[in-house]
Amino acid sequence: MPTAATTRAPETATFDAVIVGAGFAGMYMLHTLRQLGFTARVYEGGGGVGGTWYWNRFPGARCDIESLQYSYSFSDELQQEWEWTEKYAPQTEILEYANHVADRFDLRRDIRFDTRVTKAGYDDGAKRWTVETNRGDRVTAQFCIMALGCLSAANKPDFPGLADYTGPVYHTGEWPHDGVDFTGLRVGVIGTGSSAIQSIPLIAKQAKSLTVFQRTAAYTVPAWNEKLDPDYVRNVKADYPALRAKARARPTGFYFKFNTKPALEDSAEGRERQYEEFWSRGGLPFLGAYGDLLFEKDANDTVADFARAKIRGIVKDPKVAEKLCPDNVFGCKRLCVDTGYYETYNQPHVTLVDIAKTGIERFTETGVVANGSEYELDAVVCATGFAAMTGSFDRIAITGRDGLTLKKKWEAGPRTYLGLASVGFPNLFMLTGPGSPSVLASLVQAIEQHVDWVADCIAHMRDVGAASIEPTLADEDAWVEHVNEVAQVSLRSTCSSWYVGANIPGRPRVFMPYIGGFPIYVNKCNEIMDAGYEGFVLDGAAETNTPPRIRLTERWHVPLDMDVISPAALAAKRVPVV
Ligand code: N01
Repeated sequence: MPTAATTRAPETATFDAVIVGAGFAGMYMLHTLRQLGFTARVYEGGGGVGGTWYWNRFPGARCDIESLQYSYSFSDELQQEWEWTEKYAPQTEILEYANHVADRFDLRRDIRFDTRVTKAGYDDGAKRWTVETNRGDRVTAQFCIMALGCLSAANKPDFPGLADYTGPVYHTGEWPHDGVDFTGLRVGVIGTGSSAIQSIPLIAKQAKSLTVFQRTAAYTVPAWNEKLDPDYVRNVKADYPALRAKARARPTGFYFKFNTKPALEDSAEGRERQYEEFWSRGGLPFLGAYGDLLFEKDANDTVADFARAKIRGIVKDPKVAEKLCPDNVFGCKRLCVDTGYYETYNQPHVTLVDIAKTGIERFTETGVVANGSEYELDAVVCATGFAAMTGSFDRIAITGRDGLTLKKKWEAGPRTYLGLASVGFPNLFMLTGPGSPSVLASLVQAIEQHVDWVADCIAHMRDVGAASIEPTLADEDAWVEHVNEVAQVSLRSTCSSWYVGANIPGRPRVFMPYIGGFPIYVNKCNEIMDAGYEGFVLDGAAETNTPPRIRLTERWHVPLDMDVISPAALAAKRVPVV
């Protein structure tokens, strides 16, 4: 894999667009802009493409949406030629896929790797952005497109005494590229979210002893991962567009079988059967067992009881099992998907330490102190997650019109129009930004829809000679209010999760992604475009009345013909969301 950490002269060029990040969003953005005849420069902090999949190389990392759907749909040739080997692809294969895409579409020549954007400032007179990097680049572009990733800024808590600890400390989101050999070591893992749950069973296989420090117990459903059946793949590929269309019509942007019936209308025996059946299918679709699980607390209690019974059935030591049983809303935090997680605690060399009350007290030279006891550790893994959604914006000094910084504007929580743009920051686009479905949808689909919309918008601006685009304050305020209002309908807004920024002390508590459902969101974006970018001001356009020519967004028109995704169904709390 190429890394460009070589010396290179800083550049001072001008482009139509600067794209920050070469993950799935940045790569596809570059491809589409090039197809439309625009020039673009991509800056990427990593040494290669792939974003999340470049950084998160911890043992067991894999997608939790089926590989055949967790992939680009923009090129039929690409989706036909690529062969996924497992139901849920491992990180290595997803990264290989990202590299294949980069090669196939000749993307690398416009990407500068090992380069972090440090500053982006808007010049209102020139209507252009000046972007600076940590390698001395200083370039200008009409558009600045943030393809930063929703879960990219690692949360590395400043534990007392951390500097005294003499062993290695790893973060799952910044895993060493050569891997880590834990053989014969006493290992500690801090955290029990998705990254921990995927890595713990594999770390336990190598380590002499494994101590897991748990602040909040998490719900996890078995993945039942398996090799893909060639006949199944052939069938999907025979009519891939049909699968993609069905996926787009789902609230989550990916297709799985679900049931809209309310749990509370079923008998106790009926529910047990239904949960068993969905448990045997495994993964995130488990939440589709009933339509009201994320809306009615009483319904949620039934699924939470079922999950706790599963834990008690798997974990042999009743005290350990109780510690592993979450007492919060099922699926309120992002549901985890595992292979052998609870079983790992039946191994004699694995210890679970409940730190809910005291947290990690401190590090010492040789280990970690928690609950008043010292645990001697040769290596520590921080599976402590990310400053989600906005953390990667915070790492760049972004200054818009009149010296307004994005950090200041988002002090009390992110404010965007459609999760795509923000008042005061003309010509700045965010891909899967806060206020869009992003992490609540299948991310690759959410990315493609945003890229297509932004590319169409930029092409329209060229058609009409517009110099800048910016949302109006009234429309942004209305969107923020709508995002908050819809969030209140769901139980998801009720617990301390990274969705609301509550995983890190001091961050504002705001439900950041749009929970109204992917198709509803997509159609809203399309309506806005069809109406000539309603809610946006296009400045300097020679022909303001020219109707937008839709080039790429067309494929995202979703028929709202299913009950489950209509606004009425949402209001009636009958929308399975995972
Ligand atoms: O992070 P997390 P993650 N002291 O925030 C604990 C995606 N993903 O990297 O719950 C002690 O979920 C924290 O405790 P608490 C997926 O969307 C997907 O695991 O805040 N503990 C929690 O237990 C996922 O949701 C896959 O009380 C501390 C853990 O660390 C998202 O990424 C795989 C602490 C962090 O869990 C993030 O997952 C991996 C502290 N100071 C990730 N600070 C797939 O399967 C935090 N914790 C595709």
